[in-house]
Amino acid sequence: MQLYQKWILLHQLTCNIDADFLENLDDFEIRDDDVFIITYPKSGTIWTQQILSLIYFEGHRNRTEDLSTLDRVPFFEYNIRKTDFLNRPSPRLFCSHLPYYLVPKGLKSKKAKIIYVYRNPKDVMTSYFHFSNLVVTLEAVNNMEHFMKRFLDGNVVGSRWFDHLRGWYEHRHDFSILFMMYEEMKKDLRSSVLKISHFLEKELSEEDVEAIVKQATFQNMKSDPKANYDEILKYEVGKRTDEGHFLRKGTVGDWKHHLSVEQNERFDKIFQRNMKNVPLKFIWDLNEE
Ligand code: PPS
Repeated sequence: MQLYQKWILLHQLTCNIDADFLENLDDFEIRDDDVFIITYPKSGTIWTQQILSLIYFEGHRNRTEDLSTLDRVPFFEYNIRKTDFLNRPSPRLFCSHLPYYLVPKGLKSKKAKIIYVYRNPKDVMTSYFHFSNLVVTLEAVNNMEHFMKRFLDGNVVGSRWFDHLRGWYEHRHDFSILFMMYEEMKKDLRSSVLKISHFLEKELSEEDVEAIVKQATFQNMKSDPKANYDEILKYEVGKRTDEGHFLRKGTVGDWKHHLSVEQNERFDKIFQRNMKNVPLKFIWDLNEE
């Protein structure tokens, strides 16, 4: 089976995607000023959506106060809040979990920009484990051992983490792409905002930068219903429990509370085997920096 057919099959089973749309993406018209955030799930998508939309709205919610982040930066491949989203005025801002081989060929024009955000995969897996037990559209899982197997085999939405990151990294020269790391954003949000705005060639005033940083903190986003997905999860996707939140912890190193020593060592071996020759830096715990 072709890679992309496998990807589509896996995603059709578990989430709301439009297979026809995806299979015919090659000729999808990309505009030069389109901006895509691309991530593996649970790696900082909503956070970057918030930053990107604030950059484009000059640090404020100017006239878009009533719009949720998802409406300002819609998902490219999921059928949620998609009314006429492709015909928006420029610049269009999108987010996506697509692997490099499924995105429209037009993205290779090198004019449209991609911000690829990655996070250490132990924290991704931990976040994903909780999320799978929170939303009704994903398969719930009893314990981390079960989830770890599913995650490492790629039997989750997003497929294998290793393939996603490696694929985008190895094909980075085909695109105009900026790699951002979740942990660096956590360490220094201000520099991260500046790095993103510089890449997008958007000049920000000092006042704008301050406003963006303030509104993109975990605490602020958690308490702003338009900046987190709590209402969307509750009323449109469906939650198994009222206890959990989309913005759960937002920390680095939470995996330490969920992986046993043996699971951690097993993970490390698989990581080393799969990430050979990928010189990207990883931060597993901010205290060990
Ligand atoms: S999804 O479902 O793929 O769109 O999820 P995604 O948005 O990629 O990832 C969700 C995790 O990102 C955390 N998050 C943040 N961390 C730090 N600061 C800010 N502002 C922030 N916003 C979102 C969110 O809490 C999820 O991580 P965990 O570890 O589960 O808390």
